[in-house]
Amino acid sequence: MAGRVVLHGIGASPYSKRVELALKVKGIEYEFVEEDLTNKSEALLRFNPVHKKVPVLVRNGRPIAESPVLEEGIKGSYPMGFPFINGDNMGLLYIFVCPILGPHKVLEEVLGIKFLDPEKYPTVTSWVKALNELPLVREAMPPHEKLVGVLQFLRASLLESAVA
Ligand SMILES: N[C@@H](CCC(=O)N[C@@H](CS)C(=O)NCC(=O)O)C(=O)O
Repeated sequence: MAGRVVLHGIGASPYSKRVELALKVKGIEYEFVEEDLTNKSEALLRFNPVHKKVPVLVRNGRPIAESPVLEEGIKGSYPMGFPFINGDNMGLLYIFVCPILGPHKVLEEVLGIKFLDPEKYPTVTSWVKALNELPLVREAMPPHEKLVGVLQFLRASLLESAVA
């Protein structure tokens, strides 16, 4: 994937994060444009005029939207994955799971529900822990406190609109 690559996204979106992780795993350099979904940029509206959603990846001025399409495209660009635990490669499955299960402590803190019980699910819990400790993932994922704030805000907005 040569040329200038720009990703329009938001740091707290699992869809955006999956694409960011895929780019990092493949070692593809990119610029990240943080969008404000309450005030979408003119560029986002131009690049994704129908859905007006992030993520949108713009390569040499040509936009591609929809995270699964993006991940497939990125996967096809380079033959090798990134070495992960047990000699496995950090492939699409990990990239998909990471933004969902990675911040499980955020979900637990805000929603008060236990998602990953280490006693019930020791293998998955240690697998997610190893994933979260990868430098690439630590660098890509937003800080715990930031995600807690975003989720609290989303929860409050949804509860408010449900009673309105
Ligand atoms: N199917 C899309 C979904 C992306 C999506 O839902 N993005 C949300 C942020 S998490 C968005 O841009 N929402 C803006 C809106 O609905 O106006 C994908 O996989 O890329």
